[in-house]
Amino acid sequence: LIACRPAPPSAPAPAPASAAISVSNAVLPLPAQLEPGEGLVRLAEPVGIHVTGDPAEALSPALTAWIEERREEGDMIFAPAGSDEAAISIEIDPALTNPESYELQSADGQVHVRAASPAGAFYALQTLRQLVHDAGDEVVVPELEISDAPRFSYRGLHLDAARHFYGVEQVERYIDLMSRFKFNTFHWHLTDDQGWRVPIDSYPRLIEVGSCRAQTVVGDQLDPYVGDGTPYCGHYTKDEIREVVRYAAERFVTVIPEIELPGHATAALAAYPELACSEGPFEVGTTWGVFTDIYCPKESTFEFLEAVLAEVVELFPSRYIHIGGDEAPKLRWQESEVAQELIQREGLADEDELQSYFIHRIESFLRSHDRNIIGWDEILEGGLAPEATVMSWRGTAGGIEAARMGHDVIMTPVSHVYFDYYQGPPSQEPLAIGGYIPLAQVYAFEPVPSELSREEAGHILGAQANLWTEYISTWDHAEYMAYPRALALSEVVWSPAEARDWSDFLTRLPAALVHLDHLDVNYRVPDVYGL
Ligand code: TNX
Repeated sequence: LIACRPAPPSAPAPAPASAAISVSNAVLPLPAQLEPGEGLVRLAEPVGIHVTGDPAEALSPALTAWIEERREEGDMIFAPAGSDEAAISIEIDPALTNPESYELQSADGQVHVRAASPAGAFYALQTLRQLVHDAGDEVVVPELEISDAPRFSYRGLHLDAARHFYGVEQVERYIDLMSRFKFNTFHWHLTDDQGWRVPIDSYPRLIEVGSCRAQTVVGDQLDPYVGDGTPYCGHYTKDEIREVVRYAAERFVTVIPEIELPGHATAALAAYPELACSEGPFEVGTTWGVFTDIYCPKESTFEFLEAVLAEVVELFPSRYIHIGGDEAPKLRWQESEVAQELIQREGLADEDELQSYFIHRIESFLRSHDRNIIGWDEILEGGLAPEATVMSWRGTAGGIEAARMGHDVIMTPVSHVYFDYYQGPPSQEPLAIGGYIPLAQVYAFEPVPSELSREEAGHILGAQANLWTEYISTWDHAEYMAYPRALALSEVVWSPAEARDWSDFLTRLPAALVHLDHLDVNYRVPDVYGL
């Protein structure tokens, strides 16, 4: 597939007009419905594209980029055109019920798209990208009829920018790539024990102190990528964050920031030790894992977190703010007078209920800013905050429990969608955190557990893969871990469950990989073809 492209003939023979042109309709993720036709639609270049409906301009940046890219990648000339000259018409028509849906028809020398929204039209363009083929002075498209809509409204990829830092260019590349396969949510992990990456004007030490760490150690070894004894630093500016949010919006991707609490907070404690229960000083983490010191439930800590979140809310227009909630050991709360007094005063049973109280207060604050919280499934412990959405990572049990309680759920289980895990035999792969999740395992992931009733299943908003970066310190490596596994997940979250078919996926995968080649993506060449 990749290795065996035929060498071009030395003198290309002129093709007879009737020569068969090799076209495919290898759309990935597979559309909800695709009726292939018999023939080809032939469009003379330049191929006019006309967009109507409101708000057509929301599609403009994506369409302009799409046109430019077809010229560069496929030598195909498209151009905006008036309705009379357009061979491709895109009509935004909110009468379609699913807001991300679209219909695409190619027949009788025309391609016609009807989309529910600019987002739907964007997805139609991603599909069309996979259907158009260069044929000299013409562009050809197989005749077909597509009626498409996503299975899930939440289709996410996560990136940990705390353990290793990735700049705006890389983050935007990640977002651009995912949007091509119809993902719509980017979960940006911005704070952790080993680094604080988002500037907060009212607490400048978060960046001054929290964004740098001393030499990192991996297990007993120095991190091979950071190991020259110099500090490792990185943070975004507020303008950069606004730019990423804008860039994502042009691709119909929502950015959800994550601010970890009450655990995974060592970088913040290094900057402001008074937020801890025990006495500092603390150092920004240089090893991985779970840290004992966490935020102490003092009034001043809540003031701090509210000030932080108020600035975060200003930067990110997303409905959801992810507040972490995972892996918060309770030892320091057991030892702390402040924490124990609070337990007494509030009539709480134990530290788990104190965590629940903690998250509940953060939720109330964010609700007052008209936002909702997402938390890792540990936020179930001690009682779930009333309107919280649960991200189920330690398997699906937490998600099942939350859905049964009537809470929304996003499935991200370690068993299927941890893209920091090995995707091939560990001895042949770059050092990873552990685990083994090959491409086929991702493809086999079913986000809706069979034990849920229909109504409970309606609370599964979708799924997401997580890319934790303890062992990933270069962008090439990050892409290597994310692709092609993200392609398998795109089909899990977009396509109808009953249409999922591994061998059919494998027939469509090569075309997607060729596209990734054009974009210079450092994906792992899958071994599923026996290469
Ligand atoms: C667990 S997933 C964590 C992360 C680590 C990851 C490594 C989750 C909510 N917490 O802090 O990076 O495992 O796979």
